[in-house]
Amino acid sequence: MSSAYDFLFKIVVLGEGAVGKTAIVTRFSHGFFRTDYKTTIGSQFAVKNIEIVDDAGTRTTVKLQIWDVAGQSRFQILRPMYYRGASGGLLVYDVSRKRTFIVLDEWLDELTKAINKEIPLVLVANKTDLPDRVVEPAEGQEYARGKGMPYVESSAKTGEGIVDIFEELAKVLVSTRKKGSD
Ligand code: G3D
Ligand code: MG
Repeated sequence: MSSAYDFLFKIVVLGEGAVGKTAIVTRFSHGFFRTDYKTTIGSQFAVKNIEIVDDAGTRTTVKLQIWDVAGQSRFQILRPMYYRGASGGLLVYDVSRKRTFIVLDEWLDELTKAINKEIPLVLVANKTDLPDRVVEPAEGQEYARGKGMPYVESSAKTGEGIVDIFEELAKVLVSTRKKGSD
């Protein structure tokens, strides 16, 4: 049965406007990249199953309900309600725009305030296909290490790293849930 799954998680996708949140979710859930997305209005979600295999070879099917939250400041008042019930998230920045990296702490604060706890996140350095990169891998890796998050580089344009993002997150979520600490 293709709709069977072992775990279901709500995922929220955070980050400044135009970092590629909608492109990443679309690429992952439909497998293609479009350049004509309308600026995300409010929020929307995609659902996709992903299979992960642990070190012992055990296969686990994880159903992800991925909420693509609008990054623009005019949606700030609405965002906390989309965060509620989230088990995990993606914290996304654009490697070609320094500001999107500098404001990551603000996104973390907004999330933590909305749900009153810490949830597993993956740091996503997106748009690695662009030639004018200004945030180096070492900077992203250091930030991720400081927060205890996995770090993944991606390009929603080429598809590089997109599946890895969701696999990393699914692995952390499953191990957290199995430990019973969720
Ligand atoms: P958002 O949902 O975070 O606001 P979008 O961002 O997914 O709407 O993407 C914003 C713009 O960046 C879009 O360009 C999109 O095509 C582009 N983009 C997203 N990811 C990548 C990537 O990995 N590489 C490159 N080169 N571009 C990307 P437009 O021109 O449609 O506004
Ligand atoms: Mg969007």
